Amino acid sequence: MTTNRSAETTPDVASIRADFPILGTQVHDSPLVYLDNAATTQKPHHVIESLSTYYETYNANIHRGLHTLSEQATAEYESARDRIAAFINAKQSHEVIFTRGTTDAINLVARAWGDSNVASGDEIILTEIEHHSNLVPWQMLAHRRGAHLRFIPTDSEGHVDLVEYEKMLGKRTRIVAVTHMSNVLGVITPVAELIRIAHANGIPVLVDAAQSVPHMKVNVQELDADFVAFSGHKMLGPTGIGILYGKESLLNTMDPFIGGGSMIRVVELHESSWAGLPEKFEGGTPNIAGAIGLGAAVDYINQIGISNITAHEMSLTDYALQQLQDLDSVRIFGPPDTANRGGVISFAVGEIHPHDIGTLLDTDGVAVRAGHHCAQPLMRKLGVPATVRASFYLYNTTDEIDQLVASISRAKDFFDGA
Ligand code: C6P
Repeated sequence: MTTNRSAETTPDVASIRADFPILGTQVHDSPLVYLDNAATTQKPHHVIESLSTYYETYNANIHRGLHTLSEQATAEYESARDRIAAFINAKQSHEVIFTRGTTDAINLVARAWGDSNVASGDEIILTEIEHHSNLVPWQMLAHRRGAHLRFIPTDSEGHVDLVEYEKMLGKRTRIVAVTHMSNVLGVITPVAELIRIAHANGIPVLVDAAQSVPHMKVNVQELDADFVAFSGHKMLGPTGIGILYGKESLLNTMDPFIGGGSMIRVVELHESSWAGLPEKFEGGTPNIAGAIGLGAAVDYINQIGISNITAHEMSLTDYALQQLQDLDSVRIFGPPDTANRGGVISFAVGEIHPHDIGTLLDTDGVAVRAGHHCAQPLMRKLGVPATVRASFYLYNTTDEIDQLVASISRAKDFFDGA
């Protein structure tokens, strides 16, 4: 079992798979081939047990009771925060705020930072390949404040135009918010360079790391990112928990987003003062089990080693790109090789609607996502209504990619014969 593995062993995929109960199940009488990891990942025993242990042995509210269970729950919740902070190399644990996920974290910044820093006529810079979660909150902020959104142009594979980007930054630019890795194209954005250029102009940067933190080393201090958002469920943890990392100097200037219990220092009938970090941004009873589960997920990833996970996914992606490129009918979106790319591959199969491909693959037990992937503007840019998307994680194998390819061929034959 992984809980006994010594740190940073080379992954043995068979033993990793044995840690994930769902991977032994069947769908439509075929073994499950789970290739929808960009949507959400499966959970190892270690994470599932951390949830049941909490509920079965020390379930209590945190930061409130003086009783033993409450103290234990508080200690585990805060210990999870410490381990997550170490995982992304935050300077201090209180720079790590528990949220419901990436979407919640970005909305927090757009409200709590945006409402007091963005004024009429100001500009917010995004890219053309953003997930709706890193677009709609900024549209809402722009509407509230009378600000404008501007978009760094990208080429057909999703690479940002750094020259145009630099020209876009000006006196009215208030923030740059960019995805670290596209959930559609798999392309990796040069965030270190984008941050360096923004900072040279005195502009803070938010990184949507929903698709990067689970798959590659993200060192927030090395990147010098101002805000980083990611989701627990995309990195083996539970749903409903995520992280906003923010630099202490910025978080301290921000008012809370959610008012209520736990986030206050003193409450009078007409006025209140706020608690310090991180409580100021965690009003109400948080997702205690979720935070503990995410801490367990980080422990699991650490035992395998994030660099081992990246290497494994890169070799799977390389193999999958080659196999898919060999199919005449398949057209791949995003970079054609593994340079600047993660383990997310979107594609079209001839003129067949992606939903039909997704449904047929499902009958073979192959789970992929088909749709617009919450990136409608990017779909318009690509000139398609939707794509089929396969996305990998540490437990996937080349055999599963062979099954994906065989299932695509069967689907194509089915439509050709129809
Ligand atoms: N993308 C996908 O299938 P939440 O839903 O808050 O956990 O994550 C939102 C989000 C933000 N940014 C990026 C780059 C993402 O990929 C996602 C989630 C899933 O692609 C669900 S739409």
